[in-house]
Amino acid sequence: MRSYSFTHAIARRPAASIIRGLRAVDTGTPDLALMQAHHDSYVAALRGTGAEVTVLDALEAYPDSVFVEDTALCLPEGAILMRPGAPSRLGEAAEMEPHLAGLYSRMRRISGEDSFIEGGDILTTETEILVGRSARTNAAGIAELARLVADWGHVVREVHTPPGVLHFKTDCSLMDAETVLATDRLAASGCFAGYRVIPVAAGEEAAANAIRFNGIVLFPAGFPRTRDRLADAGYTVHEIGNSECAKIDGGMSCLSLRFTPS
Ligand code: CIR
Repeated sequence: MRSYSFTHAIARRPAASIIRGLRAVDTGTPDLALMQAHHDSYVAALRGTGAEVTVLDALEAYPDSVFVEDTALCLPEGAILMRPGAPSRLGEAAEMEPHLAGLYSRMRRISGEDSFIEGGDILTTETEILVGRSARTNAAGIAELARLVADWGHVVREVHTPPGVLHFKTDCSLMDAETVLATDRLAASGCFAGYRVIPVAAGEEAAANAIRFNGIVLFPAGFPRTRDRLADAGYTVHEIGNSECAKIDGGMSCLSLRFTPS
């Protein structure tokens, strides 16, 4: 299952400049040492599935650069470099390029001056690529992505990230070929028609950003009712502390690029 079975991942160590990371609401300064400890557990969990995980050096010039997911979309046929919609993050895609170029023979780029798109708005399933329009991802970026992946056989479907929500995947995660974990506010839009939806428990909306990675689900610690729903549905849930990333609107998916290079 190419949408959740992967041989490789790339992560990046958090920089000390993380204290200046973007956030919608200030809930306190992230503690770098604790974030690094959570990051170490995250990388160990990915490696525990047998994947080869590259951990890149911290990039002090980019406070949010630990969130590598936003820099690229990795598909079986090749990688597409994104154009982040946050001005302070635009340069992060170029920083990722050489690392993907070493693994992929085919690389493409979102390059339109008016095109903006971040990986956090993209949910790749077995059959389609859903992209949520958001404050970071616009129609031009989505249309350009659709053109770039068409000859690789991928269909892009434009959907909407709920107002006030950072990214589409802030509110949903792929669990397997036919199942997504999602908040009620996102599922209510009807975008998951045809999929089985496991709803996040009321009051645990921040648990919606998890990742299925090979045999496990990496899941933020502190959301027991949603965790139990996933366990009851048969998933092997691996909890990872996310208190520090959560202060700057980050979660499980944001912390890695997951792929099987061509
Ligand atoms: C930002 O606002 O860009 C970061 N503070 C959080 C990015 C989270 N990335 C993701 O959901 N893919």
